[in-house]
Amino acid sequence: MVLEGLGKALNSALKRLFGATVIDEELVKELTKDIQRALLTADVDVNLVMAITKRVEEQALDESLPRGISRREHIVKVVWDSLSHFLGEKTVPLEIAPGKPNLVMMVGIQGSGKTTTIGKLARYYQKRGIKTGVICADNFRPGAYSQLKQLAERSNVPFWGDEEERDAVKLARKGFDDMKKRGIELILLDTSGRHREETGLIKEMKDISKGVKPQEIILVVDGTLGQQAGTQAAAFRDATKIGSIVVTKLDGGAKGGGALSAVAATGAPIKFIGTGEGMDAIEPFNPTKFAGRLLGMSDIQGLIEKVREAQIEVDEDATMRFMKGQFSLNDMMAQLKQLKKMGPIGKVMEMLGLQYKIPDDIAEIQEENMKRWEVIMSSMTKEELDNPKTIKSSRIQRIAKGSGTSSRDVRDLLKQHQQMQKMMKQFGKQRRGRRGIPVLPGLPGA
Ligand SMILES: Nc1nc2c(ncn2[C@@H]2O[C@H](COP(=O)(O)OP(=O)(O)OP(=O)(O)O)[C@@H](O)[C@H]2O)c(=O)[nH]1
Ligand SMILES: [Mg+2]
Repeated sequence: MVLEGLGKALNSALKRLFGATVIDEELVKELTKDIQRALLTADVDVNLVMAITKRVEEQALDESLPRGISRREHIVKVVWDSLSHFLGEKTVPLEIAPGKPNLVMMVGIQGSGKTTTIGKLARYYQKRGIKTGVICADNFRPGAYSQLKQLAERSNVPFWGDEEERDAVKLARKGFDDMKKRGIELILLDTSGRHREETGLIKEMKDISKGVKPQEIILVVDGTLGQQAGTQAAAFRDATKIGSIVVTKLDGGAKGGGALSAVAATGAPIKFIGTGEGMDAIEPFNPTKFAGRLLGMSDIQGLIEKVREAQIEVDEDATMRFMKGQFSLNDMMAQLKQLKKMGPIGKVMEMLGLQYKIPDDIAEIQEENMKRWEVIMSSMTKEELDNPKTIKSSRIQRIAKGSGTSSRDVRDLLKQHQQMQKMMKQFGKQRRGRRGIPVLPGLPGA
């Protein structure tokens, strides 16, 4: 999986949010600390980490919640927004004019993954109906020619190379002419990785690009470098206006988060990410989606909609009273119905691997019982509904008769009310000493 370590750490930070009984400043602090730890471990620049978490802290408890959005949803969204913001916000696709020769040149320091990426991109675009070809202008590494040739053959993509030619610029120009003659639309030019640092690399890039005038130059950066990837990206961004970036090896090292954020911080657009050695292990980079995936939510929009579908309106005063065990039979029925409605949310949480559980006692209450209780309640006075403790034996008989049920049924209902009071008082105790917005345990809508 891509950036597995970071994803796991962020996901467990969110679990804290979903598992909490109360969402308050303290919880947000804990959450931001978790996020900080996760990002720092992934080698994200410390200033960037602070900027991300400051944003989360500032917005998490923002009082003005948008209509229909719960506090939990809001916080997930804030975390998600902040992450995607720092990953570059928008996607920039590689522009390919159909029917024309679009020359894209690949540069990057030794072993960053240029040749592999060319193989992957060739396959990616070929599959999408664009006539794609590859040129080897790497006259430095002995195996370069056959490496690219093999990759091209495997994907059935035209290849051009000349093992005898020593001049990289000539190689590029000859290859380009050949591809144009064949009517290739996307021409991917592989260059040598003879350089270990930016200066030499950039000089060579300028030399070759003067010779062939590529329409886009892609810098291939090794994602396992972490923050250091940013230095390369910055030098590259300063050297060319037509540059974009592919960050490779995000499947491997633990520092990929640092690489991505550092590169994004330079403002150079990341167009693709490499996620493995295989030829299909490449994907267009979409910061928003990527951030969602890191948080363990491949489809965050879908999640928000699903949560909203099962949205539970929570009245804060009523919830407060509930936590103290002060609630009427009507309150209880309303809460029971809400909890019952949470089936779908339970599934969503499960999907996300988040721990989530409706208390067993409540889950087991049968639909029929609830219906019967409602009938019973319709035979009660307002005073009885508000204060069920006043219902003693003679009243029980009257209510049973009036509702066509048995005394036992009425007692069951009263017992349920008592049990729930006890349970709520217990939950109430758990949030002792915490200020903030009270929520019922496990209620994602709260
Ligand atoms: N795990 C993983 N390995 C990758 C990825 N991209 C490239 N590699 C590996 O990185 C190594 C170097 O890849 P190349 O494509 O040869 O790198 P290069 O930049 O062309 O190297 P030079 O031409 O020598 O500068 C190879 O072993 C690739 O399999 C990736 O996304 N994930
Ligand atoms: Mg190479």
